Amino acid sequence: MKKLFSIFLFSLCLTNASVSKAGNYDLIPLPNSMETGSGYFTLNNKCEFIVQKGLDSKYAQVAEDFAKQLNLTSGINIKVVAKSGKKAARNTITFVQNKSIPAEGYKLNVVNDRVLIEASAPEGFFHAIQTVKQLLPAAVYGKKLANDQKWELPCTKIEDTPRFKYRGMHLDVARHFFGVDEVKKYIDVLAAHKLNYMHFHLTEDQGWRIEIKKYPNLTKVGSMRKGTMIGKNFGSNDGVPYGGFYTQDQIKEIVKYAQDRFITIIPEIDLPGHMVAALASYPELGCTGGPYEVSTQWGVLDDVLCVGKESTFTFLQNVLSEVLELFPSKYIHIGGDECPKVRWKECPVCQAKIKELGLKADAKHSAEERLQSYTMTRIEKFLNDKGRRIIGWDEILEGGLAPDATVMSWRGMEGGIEAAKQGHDVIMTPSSHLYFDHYQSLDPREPLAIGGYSSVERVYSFEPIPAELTKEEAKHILGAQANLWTEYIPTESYLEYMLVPRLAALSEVQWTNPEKKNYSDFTNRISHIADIYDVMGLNYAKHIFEVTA
Ligand code: TNX
Repeated sequence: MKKLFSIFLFSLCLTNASVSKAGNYDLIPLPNSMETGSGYFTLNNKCEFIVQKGLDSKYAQVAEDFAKQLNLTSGINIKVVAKSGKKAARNTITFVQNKSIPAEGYKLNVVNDRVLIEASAPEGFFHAIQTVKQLLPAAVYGKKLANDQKWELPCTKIEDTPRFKYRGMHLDVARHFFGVDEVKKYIDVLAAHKLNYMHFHLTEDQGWRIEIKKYPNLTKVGSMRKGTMIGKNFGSNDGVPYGGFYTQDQIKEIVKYAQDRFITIIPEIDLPGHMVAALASYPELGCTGGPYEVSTQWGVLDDVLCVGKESTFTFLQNVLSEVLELFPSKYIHIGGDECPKVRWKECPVCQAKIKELGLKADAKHSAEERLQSYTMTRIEKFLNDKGRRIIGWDEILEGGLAPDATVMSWRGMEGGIEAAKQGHDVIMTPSSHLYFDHYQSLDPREPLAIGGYSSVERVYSFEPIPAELTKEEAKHILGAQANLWTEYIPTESYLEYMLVPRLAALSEVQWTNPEKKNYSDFTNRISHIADIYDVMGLNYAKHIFEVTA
């Protein structure tokens, strides 16, 4: 379908971000219940932000952070005060705890002379504040004073709880590296869309991006490659040194920044494939002993970890122990994708291990696939013993799933369906809809991407719960995530371009109940979030609403 959308009107909205627009109800993701009223609550220096006395300091922090941002952008000084009582007084935004509201949910009641926010947990309060920010002029997302705006909240009554408890966005910092400030800005964008997980893809064939104190070569050698690999040629190698990594202090800073925004960062150490940067750093980790070079090619490479050797497991456990110190996340992603078995087939040590373990091929699985399953299960046990749970790409189904694994279904929905039927948790992230490295429109102005096609409308249309699952099985679908692989994405501005506005569509898939979703209504609401993107200084595809397919 070719739908002509009013690009003229759309761009008008985009350029008019500085014109005051009060009474805006255009929220993304759409709340699950919302009534609009008439009139406004006006923010001014007489207002107070009351946080119920005796609550955890996290609540007051949410209020303080909002008050600070409001002060910066509006000049209005709202004091945050702790008081007991469950009712909102005149001229206050009052927050009270209401334990009957689900964990991430909230209630927001804006009337002419007061605002009441209720939630049972700090994350719910934080999401309420994201809604409040979207009800205000887009300038509230900025870094400068905008006193030409009408600082009013339109009267409304909202009761809102997310559909899914896992609402994720992935970031590949290995193919191209993005610094601490870039990652923080990315986190800000996720928070504004009410996401609660960021999947941080930290290791790859083309670069190792996290400092591991026990293995300094991982960053000394493994974080640099001889090739910027930007450009048209798949796997071009211009020989120019390219790389970067996060020190452990920087990782802590990023994790804290995300935590303050109620986003959990799930680190991924991708194993046993996609490990060439580690092999280049410590060649004894491979089956052939090398030498290896940090890859200057994209794609799937034959050299993988030699899992026949006990020393490889010692290495992985040592690396993961440092990772666990840095990331409090319950989930640790251990990859498992695209691991060719050619080296293991030829490797006497791996073959001896297969024999020792009695791993046998059957009609469905080769002995080498069983060796991979053994590897994932062994690492899972190590992580379970430390109170964590693993996530793996859907290849971990091959050779048998590790007992407690959560599956990320990326090669379509089938892996996820099978895993849910086996009683495993699933995160849906199919490349058919949720690969943000794919083209977002058929417009010839689109910059070069890896291929594939996931338009905003296609992302919006995604339904994470497959019809073939029973009600019980469907409970295993924790939610959805989009992936942003960065082979073709060398700069922050291009990264943003691929992220938004598709993230807006994703957020509604993750948050809003299906019966409330409506693409044409979504497109009517999107110009306000485009204003927000402008204020946040995000680059995005302004032409995509011209043609949608
Ligand atoms: C497949 S999705 C990969 C990545 C690539 C991506 C490109 C997955 C588990 N593996 O290594 O970057 O395709 O779209």
